[in-house]
Amino acid sequence: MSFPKDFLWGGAIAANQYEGAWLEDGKQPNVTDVLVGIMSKDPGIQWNEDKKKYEMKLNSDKVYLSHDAVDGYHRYREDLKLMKGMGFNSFRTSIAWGRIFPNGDELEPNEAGLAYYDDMFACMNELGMEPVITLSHYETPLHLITEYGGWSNPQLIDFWLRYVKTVFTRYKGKVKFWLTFNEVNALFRMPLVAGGVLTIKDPKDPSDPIGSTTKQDQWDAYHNILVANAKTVQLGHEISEDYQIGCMMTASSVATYPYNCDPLNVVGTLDAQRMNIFFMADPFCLGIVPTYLKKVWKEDQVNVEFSDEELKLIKENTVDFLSFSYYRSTTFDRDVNLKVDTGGLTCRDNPYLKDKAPQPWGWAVDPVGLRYTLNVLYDRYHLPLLIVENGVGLDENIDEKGEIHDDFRVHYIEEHLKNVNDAIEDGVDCRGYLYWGPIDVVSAGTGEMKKRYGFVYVDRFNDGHGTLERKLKDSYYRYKEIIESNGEVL
Ligand code: BGP
Repeated sequence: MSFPKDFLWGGAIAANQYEGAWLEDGKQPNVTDVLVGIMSKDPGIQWNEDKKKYEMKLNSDKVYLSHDAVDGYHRYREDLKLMKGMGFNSFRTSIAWGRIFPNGDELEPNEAGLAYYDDMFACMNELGMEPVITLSHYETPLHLITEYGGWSNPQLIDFWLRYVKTVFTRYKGKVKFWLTFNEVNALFRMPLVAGGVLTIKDPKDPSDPIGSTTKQDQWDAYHNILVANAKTVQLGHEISEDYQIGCMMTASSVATYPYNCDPLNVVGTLDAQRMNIFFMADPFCLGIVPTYLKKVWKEDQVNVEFSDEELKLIKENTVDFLSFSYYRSTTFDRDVNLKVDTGGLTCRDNPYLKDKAPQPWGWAVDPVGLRYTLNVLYDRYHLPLLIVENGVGLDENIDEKGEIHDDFRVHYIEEHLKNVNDAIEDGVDCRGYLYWGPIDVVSAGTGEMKKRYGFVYVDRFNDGHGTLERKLKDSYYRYKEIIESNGEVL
């Protein structure tokens, strides 16, 4: 095996899926607090016709599990020790923006929020785990969305930079690796969550806030996020020479395969990769805004213009590394995907991966796709790569003996890690593997507890009940062996 000696072994979670305490110590709601799952089309917000704006109105029939999540807010010290028990030398989580600036537009930060992460990062440092910190993991403060329309409004850049400057300054010496926006290339698929954008000026249909977000607002959000990302990199480097600032992409779409060798499917696949990831990763990593977007903007009937100054800023402030999530591969078939647009793809099942998706959520397991993804990204960007999400969600139960035998997960990580190793042997500069959800957290996609990724089980269920007790699964011990041997046991 060829894993480098200083390879980062660990796991990744996000504040909004782990911490709970959604209104504690001054925090105000963020966008995921009003959703039961980020794919939900029915957010807990309502149009107020008098005020001409959206307001929070939670649906009383729903269980918003993320409000309490797995109580990480009060249990992170013991959980981090469990992570250390597997030999983690790194750990990824996010700062909930709304703990630091509860509404997002305050002038002064919330000291209780800052103190909370002070202790959490100190705890990681004490345990010898390198913190890898996401600045926003789908955590735009709700107020910025309902009051300002979110990222389509250029004012967000200033609010964001105030927050970023505050945490970059406060955690200097404790944190070295920063990720800007989680899976921000899903902006068009999930405008409200991944793009933090909502049309509040005369929405076409206020009862459908997500659907009525205009293309113009979405592309304005793209524009502002590109500028914000570049300014974040610039600011980080000014504040500390040690800072490594990376972007974070959902990269499952790199492994979009043509369904067959019909040349039009090959071209369609290229379009799919462009509009699902490269349209965002190219500006972040190469400092260029792709030329094919001009055609897309024309088709979308939007007006997007970058000033020379902005283009220079984007060019001069590319990220230090690229981090990404990888869960599955997809296929492109023009008979099914009639038009590739910025709304994302509905992909056809891959006949070669039939029966490879035993879990009810149907994500085809494709470890070779991870090797492919690593190679494509490295060839394109020549930047260090960090895998910050990969894992499998399973509906699991404790057996009569009180044990959890998650053989499928064990096999899953072994196969994916073998392919990471192959990619390293191919010459890819891959710096680490942070497994998604090393402890069960609320699923981002479905808002459930039932979709469990953990090496550590948490006693909490979809209806909200549970003791929150932690229990180790079989995979905990296997990942420990893999880490201890630096991958040699694979
Ligand atoms: C990514 C998100 C994570 C996470 C993961 C697994 O898209 O960045 O927050 O949860 O997917 O997805 P899910 O929880 O829907 O199974």
